Amino acid sequence: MSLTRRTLNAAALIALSALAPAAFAQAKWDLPAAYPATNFHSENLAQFAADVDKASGGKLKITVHPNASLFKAPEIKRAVQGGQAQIGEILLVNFSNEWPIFGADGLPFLADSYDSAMKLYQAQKPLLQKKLGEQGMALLYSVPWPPQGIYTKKPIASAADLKGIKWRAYSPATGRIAELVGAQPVTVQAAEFAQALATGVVESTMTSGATGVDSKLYEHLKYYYDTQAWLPKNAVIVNKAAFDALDKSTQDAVLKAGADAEARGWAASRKVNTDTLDKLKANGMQVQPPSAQLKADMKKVGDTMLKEWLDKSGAEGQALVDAFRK
Ligand code: PCA
Repeated sequence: MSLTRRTLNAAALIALSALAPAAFAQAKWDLPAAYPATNFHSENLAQFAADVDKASGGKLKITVHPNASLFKAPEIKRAVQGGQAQIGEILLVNFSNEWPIFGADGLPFLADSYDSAMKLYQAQKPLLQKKLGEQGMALLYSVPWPPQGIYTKKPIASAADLKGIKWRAYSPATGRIAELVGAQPVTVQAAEFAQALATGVVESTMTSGATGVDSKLYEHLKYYYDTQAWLPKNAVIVNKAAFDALDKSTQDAVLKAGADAEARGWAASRKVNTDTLDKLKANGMQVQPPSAQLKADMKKVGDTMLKEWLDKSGAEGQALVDAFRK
């Protein structure tokens, strides 16, 4: 090939790439997440990123930043909205003060099994899509944590036994539970939980077996009461402008990998629930059902919180609960 010919080819290539940049561009996305790399949500994100890489033919590279290493849990939503991150994983209930519907899956005993959590999700999803859409984002998929139970140092027979103890909250609703039972709420996100426990800042919480294992709660706490009170969801949200900048086949790859991650995540959550309660036991924790009194006390807390939530969420909240209960 002559030099002239080679030069011409290069020029043609440059002209072509200027006309159709998307066909050649590779996009890089950051995905901040708040839980450790070994947590099932984070493992699911890693698989999602690998699936997108493969299905897009390497055109979209997503880097997962677990354990709040890029943004702290409560900052991830705003980071995605502002485009500092193109995609991110949030805990929906963390944002209930902004909009009560984000907190629907944090209400004790409204949806307290995987099947009812799925039903609630179906009722909640169109509202979430609408709100996130107005904020320049979209919901890609959502996966529940295992059911929430109570961790303590000493055995408890009723809610009265929680009076005065330092209670780690991760959301406005878990803080409200503490107030209603007379415990002292301190908000600590999962990434700082082990440290807060080791330094005595907190001595109890309500969370899943998964977080109990992640944060090695058995090193400081002895009892887990399996109240199965609610299943809060993580949600993977995407910046709309970043998504729109992808070519159609890459967008399809993201949507398909997201749908697969959602199905995989719900199945993993069920399995992790059983596995982690076993691990708590293996590490010396007493894992037991709540007493009838404790159950009744917590149910009462749930009733109060549902009432308060319906007052705040108005017609939108009532419509959601009606759709869920239908
Ligand atoms: N783990 C997270 C949220 C809910 C859960 O099970 C946490 O404790 O922060």
